[in-house]
Amino acid sequence: MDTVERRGLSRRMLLGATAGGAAAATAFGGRLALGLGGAAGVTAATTGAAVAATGADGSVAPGQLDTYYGFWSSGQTGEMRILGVPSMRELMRVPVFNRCSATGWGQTNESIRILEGGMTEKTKKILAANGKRIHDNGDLHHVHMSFTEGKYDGRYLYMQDKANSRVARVRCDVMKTDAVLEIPNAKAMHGFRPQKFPRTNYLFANGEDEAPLVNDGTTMDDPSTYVNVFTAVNADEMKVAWQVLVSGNLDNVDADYEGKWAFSTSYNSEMGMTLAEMTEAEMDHVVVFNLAEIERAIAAGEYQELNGCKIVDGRKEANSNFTRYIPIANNPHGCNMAPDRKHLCVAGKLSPTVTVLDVTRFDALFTENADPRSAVVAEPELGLGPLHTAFDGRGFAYTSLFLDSQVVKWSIEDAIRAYAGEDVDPIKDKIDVHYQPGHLKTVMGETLDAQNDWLVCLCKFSKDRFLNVGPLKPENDQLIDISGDKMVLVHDGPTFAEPHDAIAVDPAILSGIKSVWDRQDPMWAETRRQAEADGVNIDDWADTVIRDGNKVRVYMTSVAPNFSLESFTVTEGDEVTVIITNMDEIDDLTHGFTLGNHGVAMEIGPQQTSSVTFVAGAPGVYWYYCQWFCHALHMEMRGRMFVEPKAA
Ligand code: CUK
Ligand code: CUA
Ligand code: CA
Repeated sequence: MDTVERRGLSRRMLLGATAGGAAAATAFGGRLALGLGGAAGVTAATTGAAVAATGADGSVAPGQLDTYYGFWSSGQTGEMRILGVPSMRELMRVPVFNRCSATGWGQTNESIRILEGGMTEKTKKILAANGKRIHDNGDLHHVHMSFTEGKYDGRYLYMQDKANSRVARVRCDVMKTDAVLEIPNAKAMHGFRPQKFPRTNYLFANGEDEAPLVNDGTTMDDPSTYVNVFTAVNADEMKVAWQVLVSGNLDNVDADYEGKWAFSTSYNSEMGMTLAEMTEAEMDHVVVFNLAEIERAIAAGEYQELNGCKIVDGRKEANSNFTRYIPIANNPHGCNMAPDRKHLCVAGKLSPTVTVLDVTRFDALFTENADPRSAVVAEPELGLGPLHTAFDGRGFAYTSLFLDSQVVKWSIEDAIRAYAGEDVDPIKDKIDVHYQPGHLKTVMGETLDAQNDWLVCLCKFSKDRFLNVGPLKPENDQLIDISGDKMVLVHDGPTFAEPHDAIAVDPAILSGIKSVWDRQDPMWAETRRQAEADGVNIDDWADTVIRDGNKVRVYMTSVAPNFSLESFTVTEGDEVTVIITNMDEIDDLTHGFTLGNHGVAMEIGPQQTSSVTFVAGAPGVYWYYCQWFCHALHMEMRGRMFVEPKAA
């Protein structure tokens, strides 16, 4: 069958085709008609070793692939983004805590199940009072990949939502969110890291905001009743494993390469409620969490249970062996474990220093009368406003200086020698960035595979770096070549609100990314069960309308450029569920379903099933159409919903 014959098929013939016929037509579908070519199953993602023709400025020639995947957070946009590194080209947006007009995330039944899945009863009540089922927003600061033995393993990406105290998981095989969990008891999940060793059994999540532990209105403006909560989530089950009450608040967190510790910075050791109170003390602290000791207590039943979570008390006054508090100046922020397996770098923020802690000395902190500062091995003065530190695997550290608008490159070893009294300057280079940097990232720099080629510096302000677009300006993610002695700024990358953090990953780790969905994917297992109960085989040509009281289920199939139903009829007030399976199996052939006046739109990828439920609100004729350009006759891929008036 060639393109001409394919075009010769009438729409009626195609609609009347059997499943086999439809599939055959599909195989010669949109791509040929559009002259785009492209064989099934072959994708950029799976062609392997992405050796790109990369220019010295990080540019990647047209048609060439990037050297690395970049996974970007997006702050208050609430999504995860995939960029190519070093080109900084944006490749994809993956909705997580936001709602998405293009994909229907937050609207399809499949996504609502995930977004509602890990929600507390209290949140459900608050949302219902606001006429909602799910949150519309999220504040995604940190995205990290799952680890096996200190290295990325390509299974999952994990992230947090500060706004609504959630964590989420994205499947790396399809790059879709598959689990969202609201953390009870803790408030404002901010610092967030997976366990690195022996594997990611836990996700560590820091509650940043203080609140009464039983937050039911019985105690209000009495900060002495407030606590902060550290949470370990079981990363496989996406359930809270245990929680620890701490003194002070929690900001950023990291984990070691031995599987023994997690550690968090606290800028509000004062437990202040105002800015003045939070910055009052000279010293705040880092909390060290003793995982073995916490696990022992949980196994022995030595915990309280609250809102379904097992909690132990690691506050200073509890004198437990769950935690130790290491004094650090002054409102510290970033907390970054070096790939040398030994050194933890804590950025001072209001102090111009980074404090280097030797984690192999942490065991000694748990002995009697230990000096809590005995693990400090260096404290270089690097510049104003140190926020985060990245590593290149050669012993160099790169710290962002927010107030100086600079990145400083320094030697950990020389900083240790200087702290011991030797006359050596740990600072090797400084470079101006534009402007006010927060996180900065080397390739796989948070793993044992840290690379020394590129550094991405995520600047909070772009000011004059781009054409003026109004009072709201883009952020500026800058690419810096760190392969030589001197850092070289090579690229400005404007981004929309507001990436805080990013990681870059070798494509070899992500060789399992699919181009076509598996028909049996668990994402729509519940939808399949409903279809089976309705006696509809959604793996075949489906064009069935099921009436179930005032509930109507409309089963359709999409094959470019057709929906299997060119119309269906419902009654005003019916609760309508449209279930569509995309029978096309060539890669990059996504369909959609958008229904006028009802705010309904969704993505249906090749071999995917998507469903959406809405109420037919008023009598009339409403067109639905495919909103993902799929075929030369994509515009014609549409049909009508007839909404009949309710019988009087
Ligand atoms: S935080 Cu944003 S710059 Cu949320 Cu990782 Cu430091
Ligand atoms: Cu199907 Cu556009
Ligand atoms: Ca403070």
